[in-house]
Amino acid sequence: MKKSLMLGILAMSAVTAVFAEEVKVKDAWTRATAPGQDSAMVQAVITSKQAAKLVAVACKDATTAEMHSMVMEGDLMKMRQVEAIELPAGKAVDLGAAGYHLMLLGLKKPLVAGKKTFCEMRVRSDNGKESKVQVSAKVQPLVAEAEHQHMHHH
Ligand SMILES: [Cu+2]
Repeated sequence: MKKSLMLGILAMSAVTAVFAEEVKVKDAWTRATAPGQDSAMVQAVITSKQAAKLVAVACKDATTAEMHSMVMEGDLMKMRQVEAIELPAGKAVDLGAAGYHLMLLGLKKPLVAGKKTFCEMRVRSDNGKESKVQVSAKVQPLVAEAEHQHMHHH
């Protein structure tokens, strides 16, 4: 069974590109930053054909990027870094709805509404294949109540 899968993949031209197409990211967005704000959250909906994990993320406009979960502690919403985010086969994982987000830390420049910010996700399928998926996140206008974007402390 493994062999026929391999043959199928080899029949196509670029192996990594094939897997990359099997991971789809849509509705990626973030918000414009307020003056002095140097971190931002990115949300997206990720669908992987094969069972896989999102294992790393890097973003062009940020020094580092992490995957975070949000948990309530009393009345406080706390963010925690996670090692990986599960992507069950064929299931659209809405990061926000699942309690996750991508965290851009050490922004190199402000995020401006109407523009895009670019990230690269590293996805590892459960059968060991790794691929990089390019993501462009739309920058939405900053909302009046600044939500919990400043609850992040590093
Ligand atoms: Cu966070």
